Amino acid sequence: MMLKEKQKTAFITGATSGIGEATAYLLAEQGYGLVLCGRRQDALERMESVLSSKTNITTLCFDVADQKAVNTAIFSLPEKFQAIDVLINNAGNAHGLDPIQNGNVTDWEMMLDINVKGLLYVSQPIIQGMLARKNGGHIINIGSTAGKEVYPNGNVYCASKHAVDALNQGMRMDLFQHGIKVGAIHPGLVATNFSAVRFKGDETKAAKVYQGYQPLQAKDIAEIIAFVISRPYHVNIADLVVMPTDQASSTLVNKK
Ligand code: 8X3
Repeated sequence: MMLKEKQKTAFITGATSGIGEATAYLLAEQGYGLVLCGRRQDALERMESVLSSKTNITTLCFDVADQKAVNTAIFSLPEKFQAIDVLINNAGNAHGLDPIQNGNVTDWEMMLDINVKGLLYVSQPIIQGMLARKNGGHIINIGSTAGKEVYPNGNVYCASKHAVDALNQGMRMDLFQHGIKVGAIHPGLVATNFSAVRFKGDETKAAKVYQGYQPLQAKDIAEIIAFVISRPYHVNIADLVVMPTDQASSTLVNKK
């Protein structure tokens, strides 16, 4: 009789849209147990009802920027979801695209609170659990090309993603002795609701970002995440920049 491999559990933040949602669907197909996190209870429930026929799944509704809510949610996990093997720090947003002198302070705070502090709030209790179980673990930080180079008007968003890049390196340095893998994936232009959020619901402006060339799709990044987390134990993909073929840098896009 073949021994069945123990099901791995993946914890995904920002799971109700874009890269997080595509990753949830793909990992469900691949048999991972899932903890899906997001701010919209209705969207989480919808995903749970669709995916529960495929795998073990639970959802947590909280805002990563609210540290108390993060802890309460993580500590409320049912026992069978407590041993998290893979943490996918995907929640992140851009708010505004303005020169620094006109930047909106609320936008700045949201980006730093969600993209930087939120990532820390979620990671720490999960890392502590991984350490206590002494059984490794894998953290995937979703950065951005904006974490590798700065572009005009991107100021604070780019700073927040540079912070993700730094935290990815710092986490790896602190955790590798414990057999915990840490790696980042830095996507360029991916056609999601990212730009609609950045432009505060201006769908016309948002759509223009992805017109005239072939942008990445959320599924493209989900497939890469699935590849990264399925490498053998001794292989850690530490840092990966992924762009559409039509993109060469944050500002160079081959638009027709
Ligand atoms: C998303 C990519 O180019 O809009 O992080 O900053 S970009």
